[in-house]
Amino acid sequence: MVKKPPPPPADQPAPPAPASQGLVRLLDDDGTVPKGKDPNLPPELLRYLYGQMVQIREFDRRVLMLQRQGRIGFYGPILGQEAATIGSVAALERRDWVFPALREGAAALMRGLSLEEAVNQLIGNGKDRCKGRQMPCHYTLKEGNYHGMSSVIGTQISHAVGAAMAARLRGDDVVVLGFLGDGATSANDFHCGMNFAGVYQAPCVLFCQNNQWAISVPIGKQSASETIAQKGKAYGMPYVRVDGNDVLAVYTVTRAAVDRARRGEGPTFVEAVTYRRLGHSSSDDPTRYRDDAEVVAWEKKDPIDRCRAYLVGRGLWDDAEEAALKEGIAQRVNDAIAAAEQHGPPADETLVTDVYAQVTPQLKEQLAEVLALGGRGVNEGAFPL
Ligand SMILES: Cc1ncc(C[n+]2csc(CCOP(=O)(O)OP(=O)(O)O)c2C)c(N)n1
Repeated sequence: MVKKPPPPPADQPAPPAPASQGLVRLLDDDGTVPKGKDPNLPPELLRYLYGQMVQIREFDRRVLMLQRQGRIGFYGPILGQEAATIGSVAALERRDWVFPALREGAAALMRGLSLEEAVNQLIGNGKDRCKGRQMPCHYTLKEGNYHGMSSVIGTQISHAVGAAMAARLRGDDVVVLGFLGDGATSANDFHCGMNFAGVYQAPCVLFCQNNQWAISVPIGKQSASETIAQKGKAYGMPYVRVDGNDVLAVYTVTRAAVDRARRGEGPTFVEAVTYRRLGHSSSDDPTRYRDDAEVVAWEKKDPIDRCRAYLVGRGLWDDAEEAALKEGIAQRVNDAIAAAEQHGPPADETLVTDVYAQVTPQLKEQLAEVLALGGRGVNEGAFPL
């Protein structure tokens, strides 16, 4: 019997898991599609997918600059993962639900969050739906069926499966798309959620964005499985591994899984193989734990470049359209930031209102103390937190 080699010592990064295991891929790195593989998506859908990817990339770039300038406190960039989020969310119907993990802000925009509202949330100003009570990037949009993000890794998996089970019990033909990162596959909630989804045939798609890193932990140290996708087998559900930087493949694979769930045929587990090209968040310095060569290699698989080359190849896109798209997006992002920065902070009273059905005497007392100190923002140093 061949003995399995021991795991690498803790101070050495493990090699990444094999990259190509059964990978579904339609677009080559140069944006061409091998003969007979083109899913021939409608031009309007293709333009929409491309426009959304370009928009979130610009938004990402600008708000990261805001963070560096001290105008927002924190941000989690998604550079490189645009196709995985946008291709999958586009496969849903409006009545379906999205339960995001950490990097699906683009989905909130697709579900109707305006750019200004997104910046309001990042600032935590008085117009922020969360009233500054959430960390930046934790958007929420109930009317867009976009569930608020939780920082606690993996919790949303059980929530997504529970919501799908509820829809099934009510007889709604709603499908739930629940996101997770590769790191979340090590969380208890992953196993709990996958198990419930399989046993109760919940109408959901659990979509893992395998971006190769969970902060500084590489995928090779996260799991000894050959692929993340194959974990679906243990829970009795179909699983698929897709090139997460190929928007055509992501859309096509997710669409099939969503249709399957809607037909009452149960959950699907998707692993989208992609890469987090920037730091885990604005607080992280990835040069401390990974090699630049790895980043450069993934830049060559850029999801936006590949999609643009494909559109141009099909005669659906040209330089003039590209310039107009970029100009429009830059203007909208500028306007959103300018508008959001006009709003003041949330009123001090919102610290205690809508926490309980009625403000408790203790909270009233505490609020009075805060106001006596001049309120927050006015007398920050004296705020007895
Ligand atoms: C239960 C829990 N443990 C640890 C953390 C700290 N933490 C925040 S993000 C993160 C890594 C998440 O990695 P992954 O799921 O791969 O998502 P990614 O950040 O790569 O998108 C960790 C460990 C947390 N937020 N929650």
